[in-house]
Parts: sequence; C-alpha cells; structure tokens
Amino acid sequence: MSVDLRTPATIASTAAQLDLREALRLMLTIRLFDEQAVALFRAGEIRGSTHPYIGMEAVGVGVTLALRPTDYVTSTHRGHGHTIAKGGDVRRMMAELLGRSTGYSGGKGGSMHIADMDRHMLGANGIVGGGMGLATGAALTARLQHTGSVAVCFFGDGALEQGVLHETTNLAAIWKLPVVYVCENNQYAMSTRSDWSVAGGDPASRAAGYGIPGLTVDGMDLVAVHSAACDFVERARRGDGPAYLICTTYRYHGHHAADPLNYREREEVERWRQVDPIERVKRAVVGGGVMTAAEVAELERGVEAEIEAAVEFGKASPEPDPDQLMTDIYA
Ligand SMILES: Cc1ncc(C[n+]2csc(CCOP(=O)(O)OP(=O)(O)O)c2C)c(N)n1
Repeated sequence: MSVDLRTPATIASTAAQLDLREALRLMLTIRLFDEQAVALFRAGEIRGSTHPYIGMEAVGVGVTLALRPTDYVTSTHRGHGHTIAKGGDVRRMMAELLGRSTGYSGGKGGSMHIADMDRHMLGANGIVGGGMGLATGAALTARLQHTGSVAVCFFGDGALEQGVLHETTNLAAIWKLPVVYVCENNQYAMSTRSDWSVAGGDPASRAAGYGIPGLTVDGMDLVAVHSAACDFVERARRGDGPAYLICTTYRYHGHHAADPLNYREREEVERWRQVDPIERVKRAVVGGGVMTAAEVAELERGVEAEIEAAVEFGKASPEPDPDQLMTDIYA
C-alpha cells in the first residue's frame, strides 16, 4: 500500500504555508555547520568521528518544519541536521564536536551524543536503528499522557535491515501510536548500496504488511518532503497511527569525514549535485518573489558568521575537567 495521501491542491497548500526563508536558513546552517565540521576534523581538531549531513538537508528540514516544538525527534549517527532543524544551539553543538565543556554532553560525547531535551530532540545515536524504540516509546508516552505530541524517527536505509524496525512498527500499528518513521535513503550504508542490500524493492511497500500508509518522495525536494510529512504527522496526531515516509536522497561526502570514498564514481556525485536541495530552494524563493538574490546572499553571510562564531565559542571554551571523567555515567 504505497499510498499518496496528497492531491496537487493539498501539496500547493502546504507549500504555500511553508516558511521558505526559514527553511533556507536552516538548510544553509546545516550545510555550513557540517562543512566546518569536516574541515575541523581534517585539521585534527575534532577527534572521534563525524558524519556529514551535506546533501540531505531537505529531509531534516522538510520533516521538522511539519512539527510542533513539543513533538519528538530521534536521530542517527548522522544527526547534526536533525538537531539544527529542531532548533538546536550550533555553539553548543560545535563545542561538543571540539570536546569542550560547554558542549551538549560536556565535551565528553562528541558528534553522536548530542541531544536537546528542551527541544524534544531525543538524541543522535551511534546504534543503527537505535532511535526506533526511543521514538516509539516517546509516541506511547504522548498517548498515555494525552499531550497530543507526535514522534518522528529518522533512520538510514541501513536500518531498514534491523529487526527492531519490524518490532516497533508492529507495535505502533496495532496501538495506532503517533509516530512517523522517516527513512533517509541516501543510497549507501557505509559502502553498501541500498539497491543491493534492501530486499523487496521500494521500502515504502513494506508498510502494507502492517496496514499503514507508506510513501516514497524525492528527498532532494523540500516541498515534496514537507508536504508528505505534514500529512503523516497530522494523521498520527489525530489518532490514525504510524506511517513510513521514505525520502530518496544522497550524501555528497563519504560515510564519515575520513572515508576514502573508493566505492562510488565521481560522476554519480555530480549527477546528484545537479539537483542540490539548497539551490532548488534558492531558485524557488527568488523565482517566487519571496526573497531577492541580494537577500539570499545576505542570509548566507549571516549564517556563515553564526557558524564562525560557533567555532570561536567552542575553541575558546575549556576542555572538561578531569574530575568529570566518571560523571554522567548511568551504569
Ligand atoms: C547496530 C549497528 N550495526 C552496525 C553499526 C556500524 N555502522 C555504523 S553506521 C553504519 C551504516 C548506516 O547506514 P545507514 O543506516 O544507511 O545510514 P547513513 O550512514 O547512510 O546515513 C553501520 C553499519 C552500528 N553502528 N550499529
């Protein structure tokens, strides 16, 4: 049951309500943040690992702009985009990547341990599929506490092969929990192509086995993502249960910042860059008269300054005190 709930009229109406300027600001923030993160990693200033979200900005932003501040999000190892889209503080994020005490986890967690409970962003996650139980649990909490909140679970195509997805979807379907499972199919799980590793063709068709709607959209198209997300989020909020939203997208960089990228052709990357999600939004805002080209350039300069300030803030912050080594441990 790969059901498209949308009609041209509803797509046009959600597009009309979408704040394209804010969407562009968030997408630029994600891109410039991760470009800095890659540069800092290569300069040896970030230890551990960092997984750039560059190229996938329309998914995180398109979905998150369909949410209320009190709605929940669970993320992945590639989590910077989700945190920024949910309103996270780029200074605390950058400080965390740089291992400084002002970071989200006091500088002790790094890129894959950023959560912002005040914004209902329940955290990045180093475990592939790890967010599925958390999002489904958050949806159950929302149901039991009658808060009206919805949970969104972002996950990669690699997590389509995890058993927990079946368990959580089944439970969410029989209890009609307010959760939307959003797959970011960026074509690869590390170096493994999803069209080789994911059985059954279009993953959205799997939704039929649970009696829930499933839909695949162009994940490089902000409006397509946002429109589908609005439908599924509102459906979940009114008590009609979960859905699968599969977003076809691409990561421009390697799996992580040090990936030698010896498993895909340069031409493939170039083909995806031709449909760059940010360039498409820029064309839409200028072409639609929402912003002038000069205003877009000014917005971009403002975001650049914000990211530079975040790097300065992180670098100027102290490292965690050795006394803190054994704190924040829950075992
Ligand atoms: C349970 C588990 N198995 C394996 C890994 C190692 N691992 C880390 S990222 C990754 C690939 C994930 O691919 P995908 O879910 O498609 O996300 P993407 O990196 O493409 O965003 C793997 C296998 C892990 N972290 N957790």
